[in-house]
Amino acid sequence: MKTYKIACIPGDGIGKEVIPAGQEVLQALAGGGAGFDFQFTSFGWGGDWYRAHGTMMPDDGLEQIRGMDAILFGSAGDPHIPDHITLWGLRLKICQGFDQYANVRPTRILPGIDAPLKRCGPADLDWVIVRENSEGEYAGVGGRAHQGHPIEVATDVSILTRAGVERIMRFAFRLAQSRPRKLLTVVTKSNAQRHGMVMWDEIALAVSKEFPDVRWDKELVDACTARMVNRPASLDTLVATNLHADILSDLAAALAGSLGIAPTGNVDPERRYPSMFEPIHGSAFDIMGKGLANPVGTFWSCVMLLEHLGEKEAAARLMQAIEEITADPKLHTGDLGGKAKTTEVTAAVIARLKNR
Ligand code: NAD
Ligand code: K
Ligand code: MN
Repeated sequence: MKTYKIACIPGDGIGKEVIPAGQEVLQALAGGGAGFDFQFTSFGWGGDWYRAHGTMMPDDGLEQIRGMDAILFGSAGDPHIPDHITLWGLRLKICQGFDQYANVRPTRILPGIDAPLKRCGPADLDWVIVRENSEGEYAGVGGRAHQGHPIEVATDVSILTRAGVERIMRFAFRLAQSRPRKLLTVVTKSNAQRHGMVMWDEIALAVSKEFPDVRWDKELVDACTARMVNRPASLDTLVATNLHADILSDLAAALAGSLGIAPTGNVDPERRYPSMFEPIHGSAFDIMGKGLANPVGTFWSCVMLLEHLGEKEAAARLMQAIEEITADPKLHTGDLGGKAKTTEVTAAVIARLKNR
């Protein structure tokens, strides 16, 4: 029987509540007739680690998890530590250290979820946003000169490389090709960002020639926000830069009902390193420690993790269990207007998995 080694990094805030829930659900799928098992190793990195050691993770942290089959991640963000420290010190360190250059964010309206878009049901919104996850606006290049002085200058330089754009375009076209509609929207801003984004557009055109069966179009990022609201069914797969896709995918999650539901994978498509799966939400300071967090984003991330491992049948079983519990308003957490607790939703998913 295959045993998958999974690194669990709950991180901070509600990450500490939803990741153990995800682990329980994965365990319920394993063993026995499933043909696979898990070996989980938890790492207590994040804000608490920072208070004790002055860093968000140990210096050899990447080495400790390099041999894992996948990573399940919660959230990095602590009310008492600046966000740029928690983000760069843990999550981005893993994404960049393991060259997880494709951030994949599926969005659908699950059954029973009251999405804010009028006249829009599950059939009208089925997107996957591909976010360039290794460079662009979050390359970390820039600085501040004359800090605090009236002549202070601060820069955040967006770095796009031909190789980096080619590989994300190819990944996005391939993903679009694998989906029924074979439809890709390349999100751009080449009217204003007239260097990197012009190269982005040129590369999209060149790569499109390799995928003659994929229909594709281009949309400016600002216009794309309006299109997501007004014509959701006109979109299927989207590809955008790090910053643009960061913003579009939070909008997507909100349009589908709640940040608490949405999953993401930080993927190394070449499989040189472990890929990392996480709910898209953060630490949720306002509800942390109260048992109110919606674990569905984590469960859906577990579906992506299982698909990545090639366990398609287990992935489908879990997705079906998720859809059954979202269909039941009694199992909605506060973010969906309900009263259910994290533990109740988790137990309900596990009960459905066991009954099958
Ligand atoms: P957030 O996602 O933590 O919270 C936004 C709102 O959504 C809050 O009202 C929260 O209660 C609600 N929410 C989020 N997830 C929920 C869930 N599972 N169930 C119920 N409600 C949920 O975003 P924020 O407030 O902008 O950020 C808080 C901290 O998290 C910051 O430190 C930020 O840097 C960090 N953060 C980390 C990640 C990450 O690790 N990938 C992502 C986003 C934010
Ligand atoms: K997260
Ligand atoms: Mn974000």
